[in-house]
Amino acid sequence: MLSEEQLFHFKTFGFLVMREVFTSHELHTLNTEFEARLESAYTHMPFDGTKRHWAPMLGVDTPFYSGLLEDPRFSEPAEQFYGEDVFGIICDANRYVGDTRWHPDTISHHQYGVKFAFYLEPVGAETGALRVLPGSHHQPYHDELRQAREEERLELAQMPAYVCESEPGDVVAFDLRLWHASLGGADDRRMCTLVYYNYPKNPDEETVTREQALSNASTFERFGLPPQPKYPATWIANSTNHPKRAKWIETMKELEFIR
Ligand SMILES: O=C(O)CCC(=O)C(=O)O
Repeated sequence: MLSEEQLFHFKTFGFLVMREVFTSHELHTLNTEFEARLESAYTHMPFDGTKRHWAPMLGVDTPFYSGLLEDPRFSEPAEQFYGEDVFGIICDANRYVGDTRWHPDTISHHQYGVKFAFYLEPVGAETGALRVLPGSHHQPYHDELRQAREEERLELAQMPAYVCESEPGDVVAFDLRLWHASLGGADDRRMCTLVYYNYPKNPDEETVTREQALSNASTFERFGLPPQPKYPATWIANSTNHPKRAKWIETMKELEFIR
C-alpha cells in the first residue's frame, strides 16, 4: 500500500517513482521471458533496430508477466488511485527505438488510469529515461498541451520536464493523462508496462472509455503483428480463479474491451 505522502505526490504531480520493486531473481525471470516472447512474436519481422517492437505478455509462455496485473504491488496502488472498481487492462513489453515524442496515453481527459512502467536497463536523462511534465494530467494544462502539440510547439528537449531516471527493479507509475516523452535512448530500449483503467464514473467517461476500447483493438495491426485474439483464451479462462481478474474480465466484456 502507498503512504499518504506517495498518494499526494501521485495525485498532485501525476506520477510516482517506486524504487527496488522487483528482486534480482524476479529481474532474471523478467529478462528471460521478455527475450523469448519478443523473439517468438516477431519471427516474421526480426528486430533490426529500426522499428519498435511491442507484445502483450498475458499468455502461458510468459507466466511471471501474465500474473503481474494481480500482484498487490501494482493492483493495490491502482485501487488507491482510482477506487476498487479499477480494472487491469494489459501487461506488455517493448523494444523502443530512438526518442519518444510528447504525448499522453489516452484519447481524452475523461478516460484515465495508471501505467506502471519499468525499464530492464538503467536509463538516464540522455539515455531514454521517462520524462514527464508534472501536473499535466490536470486541466486546463492537459488540453493546453494538446493544442500546443497541434501547433507543433512541443519541442522534445526544451520542455520543463522531470526526468524519472531508473535502475532495473524500479517502477515509474503515472496517470495515463500525464504528458511524457523520452530522449536519447539506445536502439533496443527494453521497457515493460502494466496498465489499469478507471471504471467510468459518469456517461462522458463511459463514452470515451468505450472509444478507447475501439482504439486499443488496432494495436496488433499498428505493430505489424498477425491477427490474433486481443486477450489469450488462457488469460480469460483464469484457471487460478483469481477474484480480481474475474471481476476485470466482466468489466472488460461490459465495456467491450473483450468481445
Ligand atoms: O520510454 C519511452 O520512450 C516512452 C514510453 C511511453 O511513452 C509509454 O510507455 O507510454
